[in-house]
Amino acid sequence: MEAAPISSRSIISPTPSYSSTPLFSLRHESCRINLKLQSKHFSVHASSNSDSVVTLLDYGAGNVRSVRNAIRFLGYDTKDVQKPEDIVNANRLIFPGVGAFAPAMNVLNLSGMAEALCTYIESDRPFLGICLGLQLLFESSEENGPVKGLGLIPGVVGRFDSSNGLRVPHIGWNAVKVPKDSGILDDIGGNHVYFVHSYRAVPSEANKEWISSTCNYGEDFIASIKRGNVHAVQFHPEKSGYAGLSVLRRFLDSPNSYSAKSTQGKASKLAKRVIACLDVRTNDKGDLVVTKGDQYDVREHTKENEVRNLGKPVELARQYYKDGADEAYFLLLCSSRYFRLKFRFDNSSVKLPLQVLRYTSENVFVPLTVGGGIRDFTDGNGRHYSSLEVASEYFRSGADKISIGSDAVYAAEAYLRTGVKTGNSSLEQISQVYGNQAVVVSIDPRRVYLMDPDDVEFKAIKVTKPGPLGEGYAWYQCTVNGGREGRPIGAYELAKAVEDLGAGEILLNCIDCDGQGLGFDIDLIKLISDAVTIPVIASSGAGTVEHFSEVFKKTSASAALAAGIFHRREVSIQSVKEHLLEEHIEVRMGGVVH
Ligand code: 1PR
Repeated sequence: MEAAPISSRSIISPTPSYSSTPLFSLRHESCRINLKLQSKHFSVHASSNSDSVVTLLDYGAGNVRSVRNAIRFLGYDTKDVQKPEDIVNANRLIFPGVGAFAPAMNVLNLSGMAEALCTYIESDRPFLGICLGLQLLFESSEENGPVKGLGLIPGVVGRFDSSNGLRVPHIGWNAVKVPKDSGILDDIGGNHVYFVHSYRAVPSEANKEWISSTCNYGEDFIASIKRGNVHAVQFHPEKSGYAGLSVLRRFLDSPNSYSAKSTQGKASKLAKRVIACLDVRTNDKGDLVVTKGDQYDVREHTKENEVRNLGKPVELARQYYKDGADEAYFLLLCSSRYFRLKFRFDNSSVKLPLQVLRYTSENVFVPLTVGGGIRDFTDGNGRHYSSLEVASEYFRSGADKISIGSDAVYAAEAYLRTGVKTGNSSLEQISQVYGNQAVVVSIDPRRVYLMDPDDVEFKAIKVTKPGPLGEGYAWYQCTVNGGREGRPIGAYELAKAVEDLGAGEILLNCIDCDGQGLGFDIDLIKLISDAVTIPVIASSGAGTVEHFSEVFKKTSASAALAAGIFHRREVSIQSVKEHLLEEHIEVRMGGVVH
């Protein structure tokens, strides 16, 4: 049975009034104390918000641009919360919790927003929490804790258990089980939605009345809650394509008048992701173009030797989103010099990398990952940027995850040499601030054949296809600077070290296979995906739809990425997914039906 609404009072009242009587059985201590003070603290007055304005609680911890973009796309404006009163006076409040639990609670408590949120939610006002915005409603979290939450829902938010081989973070697309009328979830049916998190709340006797859907990832966990007008979802509607936009639309359009139809969505396994990769760089005229290497050589073998140009970044990314890509992966191959000169974006030009990201994120509602140039550097004016600042700029411009290449290799080498995690590397710093689910490490290895696996100090494996001299073994040497410099570390050692240092995912390229269309390097992908517990994206070499089913059947890769075949329209994303379905591999179907 559905939990009783918190209050039967109309939501959009011209002169809202708020009860100070606690309507929830559980409360965070700070909320309980503050509640008594609420009338002194907050001057509640008639809201001047129009129905087309949504209040957004952005406490500055990360990328809420995606949520903002999705809201705008649906025809609404956003108003940012500046002070606790803005929460209490909101007509509709969206709380896209970003980052880690403890710092978020800290900011909420110190700013007085925890109290305001409790007041708002207890008054049964239209609320939508997203991801951490759901978790914070619970009593506490084990994330770097225990840390007390807002205490509105019984339960402790804990980490997924990876001891049984489960890959954590849980990144990707799952369908959710919607057992009853769920209000805002009514349109999602059996569609997949996008999750990215390491912590989750689980259903219990005490919280069952709150639960509107569950999902299964190694165990059942709470995918969404609903009580009266209060909703929260663990997944990211703003990154869940059409299905996710329908959730937001239902919340925004008519928060007080949902149909009572049940969607009966069934939980699914985590879908294998199909990712479109866009290698972006300047051509010789200075325009940013999508290029594509042939074993990382992006120049045409003509007299002019120009940079291969396969299209415009924003347009291609939009197209891939419409075609059903589960993610778009931008790699900015700009030279350090270009990066130094152009890092700061300029609103008048879409040529600049950050602007590309901003434009893309306005229309592409699946995750965007961005890599290239994430390291400390000094710009043309002598201004120093830390890698964390560079990453923050990417996040602010619309990235959901950032991808580190060369800098992660140096960090792993230092870690393996000293055995010490300094906390100073870009990888450690960014994952500390944004969470490891937001940090991908991109590995660019080159195969080195061996007659004898003991010839190197690195992990060598027996290869399926012997080398040119009949060598039966190989190790995979990591490179930096776009494959130009080999380093004394293997892909296996690097993968394990970066997992330790805080990477949440690995993009596993292979220079030998890049652009060849002959299939993924199954030996390499199996080696790495078996060695780590974080998700691995198989990359380099896709030429046919069968290459995708092969990599998913023979390895435990969580996703497969391709570039050339999509850019040249030789194989469509839709056909890849149809093939995977025929092969009984779970995928998210459906492009855009706005
Ligand atoms: O070192 O942190 O600045 O990051 C640089 C990033 O740019 C790294 O992730 C590195 O992989 C990437 N990169 C650098 N140079 C190149 C190049 O091609 N010259 N591109 C490059 C790497 C490889 C793949 C490619 C797949 C699939 N691109 O991502 O898209 O191999 O291609 P395919 O399906 O056509 O075979 P830092």
